[in-house]
Amino acid sequence: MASRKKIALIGAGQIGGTLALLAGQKELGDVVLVDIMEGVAKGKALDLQETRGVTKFDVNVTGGGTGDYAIIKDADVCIVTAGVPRKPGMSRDDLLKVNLDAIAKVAEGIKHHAPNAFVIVITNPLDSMVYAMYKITGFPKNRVVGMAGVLDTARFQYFVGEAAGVSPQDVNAMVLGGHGDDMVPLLRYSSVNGVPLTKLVEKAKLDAIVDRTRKGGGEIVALLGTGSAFYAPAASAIAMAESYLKDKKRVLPCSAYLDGQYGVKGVFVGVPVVIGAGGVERVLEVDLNEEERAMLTKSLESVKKSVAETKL
Ligand code: A3D
Repeated sequence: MASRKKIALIGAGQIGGTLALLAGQKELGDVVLVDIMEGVAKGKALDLQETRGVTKFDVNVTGGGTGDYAIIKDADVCIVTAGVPRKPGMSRDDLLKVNLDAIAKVAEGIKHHAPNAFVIVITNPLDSMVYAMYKITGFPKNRVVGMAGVLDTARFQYFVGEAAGVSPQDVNAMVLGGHGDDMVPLLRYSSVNGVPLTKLVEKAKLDAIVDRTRKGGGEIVALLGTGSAFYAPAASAIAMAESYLKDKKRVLPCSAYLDGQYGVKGVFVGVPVVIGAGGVERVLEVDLNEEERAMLTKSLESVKKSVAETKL
């Protein structure tokens, strides 16, 4: 009889807790929450177990502290949110030093206890934290990936849907580049189920939507006052984990290791990839015009600067 898959969530904060709820409800596999605040991980796990009779899911949710990484043993997927989120007025890069320390410890834990896992990093600054995870675990490039593009795209889908009076589900969009304020939404490759965006939303409004998408994380940080977005980031990472666990081969924009694609080598940056049982199975390349190429180059400069600060 096939046993259940195992999903380790490292970081049991706002995103970690939401990931556990979604993974449980979708019955993706047994869930293990890990946090330096052991009680938080154990408490959220117990609270979620206590929803099972009502929500009717049959996977186990357990929790533990970072003193016992053995609980993630042989996890199929690890989703990492360990670290701290932004406060109002902070940039993602302001988090680098403190979160690098967390990622380094988590990467060692994953390397020893879940050496075959598919690792999805969410901790910011995203593109350099996923790079650090890749370097420290020494895992192959297809098994380490960053969540950002799915979220950025989902924000764009919602804003376009709202402006056009259509369901965000029917907005197809693509965002390239680093997960920062200079990310690159590709309007030419976006549509409402094939209908060009410009048929439904006027150009000035679209430009405003691009700007709002770029600053979408900051908008939520400012509204919340403490912490950053967690529902949409968690839903985005679950889409990636599900595509891997079920070999769905979905095409999702993710921070992936580039090995010459888009003329870039040796960094993680947002590009469309195919996620299936082989992890990041393929990076898909689209043609870029001069303006898009210039935006990607600018975004890459920020990513490379952040990666250089990791000194890895
Ligand atoms: P939060 O609710 O603070 O949860 C983070 C958890 O990590 C806390 O419970 C900490 O105790 C725990 N932690 C810290 N260090 C360690 C460690 N070494 N090992 C295990 N656990 C640890 O934050 P959150 O869940 O809202 O956000 C988590 C991260 O995701 C932050 O860095 C955010 O900036 C980032 N984030 C990224 C995106 C992207 O799109 C990439 C979106 C939203 C948030």
